[in-house]
Amino acid sequence: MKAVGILGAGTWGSAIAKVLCEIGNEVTVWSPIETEVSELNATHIHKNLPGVVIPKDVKYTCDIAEACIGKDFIFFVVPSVFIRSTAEKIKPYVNEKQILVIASKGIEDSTLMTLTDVVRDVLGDGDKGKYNDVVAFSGPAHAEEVAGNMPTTIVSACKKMKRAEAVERLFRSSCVRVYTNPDVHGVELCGAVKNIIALACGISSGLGFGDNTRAALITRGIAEITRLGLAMGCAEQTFAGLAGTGDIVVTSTSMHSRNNRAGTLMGKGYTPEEAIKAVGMVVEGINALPATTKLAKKYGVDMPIVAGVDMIVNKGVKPVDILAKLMNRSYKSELNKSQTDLVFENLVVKNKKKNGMTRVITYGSFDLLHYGHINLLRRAKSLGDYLVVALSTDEFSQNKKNKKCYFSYEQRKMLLESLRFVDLVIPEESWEQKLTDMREFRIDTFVMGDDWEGKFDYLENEGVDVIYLPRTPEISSDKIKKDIK
Ligand code: C2G
Repeated sequence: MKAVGILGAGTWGSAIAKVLCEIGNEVTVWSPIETEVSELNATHIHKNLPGVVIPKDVKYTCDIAEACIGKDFIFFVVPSVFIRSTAEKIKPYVNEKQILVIASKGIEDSTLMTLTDVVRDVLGDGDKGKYNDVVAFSGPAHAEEVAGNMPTTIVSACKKMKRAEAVERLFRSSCVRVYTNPDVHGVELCGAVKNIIALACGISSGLGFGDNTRAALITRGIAEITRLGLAMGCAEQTFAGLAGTGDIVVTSTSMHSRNNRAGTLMGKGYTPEEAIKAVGMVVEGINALPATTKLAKKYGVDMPIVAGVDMIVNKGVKPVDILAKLMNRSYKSELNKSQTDLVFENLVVKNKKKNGMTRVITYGSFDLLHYGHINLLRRAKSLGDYLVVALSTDEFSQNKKNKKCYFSYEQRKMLLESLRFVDLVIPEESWEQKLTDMREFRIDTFVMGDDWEGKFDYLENEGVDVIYLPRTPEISSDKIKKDIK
């Protein structure tokens, strides 16, 4: 039996309280609203959970200290915009032994922080200090269905797996089955942005469109969130998991979802304000728009569905115009890496990894391939069994490295692939992709010429050896161009 404090007496807070109390935990729920507290203590019925009886043992209080002091777990279930102020309120009553769990979904607009980072920012002293193991609790879980004891799965994400596992154990023998995941930011990003995709799906059905359009928005919505997550260094699998795909499906296809309902009204011509009023509860998708559009800009990630919803909600553009725009965008392939490379890559990884294959990666434009590059690639390959070369695309070289390549990406790729030192060539499209590349390609060693000395040491946090090799001094692509001129 554990002592649990729940901050927030909304439908989700009440559903969690009910489930945890029913399996024998001592549960105290805090709300700042006197009337709400006295009504709930009297009736143990929540107005938005008709027919659901909350156990008599659940105690409601206006005294936040009472919901924090001596608790093993403290769940934040207030609307995302109140996370910071609520963390400020509980600061005098909590210590880092207590497990703080964020069950709200969203991103703080003013700081672009995820909600676990907001709580750490208020309570801890930054990265190194205490509280750097706040748990994110997010997934395909409608409060109404959890309150109705329907089988539900959800993710408990924390950098410290022990904390994530403690939350998983807390829910055992309840209708909620918890999966753990170390990728906190990935889980939180999913929870926040999926509400925007749900708005889009609602708008689409409000316009009278059917399941085809909804399925397109869900699928392409997951692709958008995944692109942003990868640029932010999250793990790709998170977006295919419960917090990502699972939650987006449940939110975008159910009338339990306020975002879906609000979107449907907006598709029918309601203004956002009218839609929120009609839904009568917080529509987190609208709250998540400013931060998400800023994050997409910051990381240079194209998110057309999010941008479209932002135009409708915040710029008054007609939904029907946005849909036409989305349908007439430039045409795309679904896979951003050539299928052969991925198939080959998986084959090699599968049958060689078990023999402890060491995998090396290096990055560059490798224009006008010369012996200086070859020296680098030969030595890089000698550091392991398998060499991946992340080759700067024409756009990345031009726009981010200010280097106009003589040979095109395809030509430079073909040259590199003909070298016996090189096993796989992938595109280098951004400075930020290195983090995810290390994970995605299971890299053991990162190599660069020593003109980059010290620039990529942060990759050591990914458990990767970072090695800078001496350049071949007298040769460079620029020198070749100058000499030829
Ligand atoms: N190199 C070398 N000796 C030379 C020229 C290049 O060892 N005479 C190395 C560079 O240090 C680099 C690699 O060969 O490690 C590729 O060189 P460039 O194409 O010039 O790479 P660069 O433009 O520095 O791009 O994200 C990292 C960047 O993409 C690196």
